[in-house]
Amino acid sequence: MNHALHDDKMDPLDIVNHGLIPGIEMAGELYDRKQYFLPQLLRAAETMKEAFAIVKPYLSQEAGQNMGVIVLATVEGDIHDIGKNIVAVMLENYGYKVIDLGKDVKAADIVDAAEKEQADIIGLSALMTTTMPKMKDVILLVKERGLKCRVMVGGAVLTEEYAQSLGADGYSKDARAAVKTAGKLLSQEEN
Ligand code: B12
Repeated sequence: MNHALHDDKMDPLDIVNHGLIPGIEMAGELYDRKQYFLPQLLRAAETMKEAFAIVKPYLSQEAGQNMGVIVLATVEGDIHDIGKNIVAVMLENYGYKVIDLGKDVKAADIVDAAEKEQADIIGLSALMTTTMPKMKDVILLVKERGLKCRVMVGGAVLTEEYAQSLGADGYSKDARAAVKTAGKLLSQEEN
């Protein structure tokens, strides 16, 4: 990792997109094919986390401008957070203040935080078909409390159509697109 960053002078985002993400996905495929088992998959996920922690400071720029406040969380029952963590760093890079609540977070805790922090956007991550519906709970609670903040969603198993069926304001398939979606949601807000 240090070799790629310092000796090869690789772009840190390329390390994430062309090294770390394909790596964890390959581990997932091997797991699906029963060539890897849970310990190997966990090891791969831990390695990804450690590697990401090394590149993270090189991805983060000084958050000079304040583009808006985003509360981010992986929904209740879901412990997948690799993708969410990448989305957090990308949004921070683009000047958003990101409040990352972590993983396995209850709908009420997410909406409480959004209210307290006066968030412009809530970003939700879910990686399993069993936890995707939890996003709907958050969306309903935002409406129930009359909050103005928008909700954008993401995670490998999600689709644009499913996001719409949940009533989400935005969906992105990856971290780069998440930055665009956030920008779009905020410009709609001003209009
Ligand atoms: C790594 C991994 C794990 C790790 C997680 C470690 C961690 N800290 O995250 C470990 C080993 C712990 C794990 C556990 C489990 N896993 Co798992 N896991 C994966 C795997 C292989 C990769 C996920 C990943 O990190 N991808 C890389 C990241 C970068 O991609 P990403 O998360 O999609 O994020 C990107 C986009 O989606 C988007 N995005 C993500 N979040 C957000 C949020 C917003 C707001 C926006 C805009 C965008 C966005 O941007 C990100 C960056 O570009 C996937 C398979 C796969 N190919 O997806 C299975 C997978 C998600 N796991 C699965 C399962 C079933 C489980 C377990 C239940 C297994 C078990 N039997 O115990 C447990 C879950 C326990 C729980 N309660 O949550 C299934 C889900 C199946 C389904 N359809 O529901 C999958 C799909 C594997 C499979 N094919 O069966 N897993």
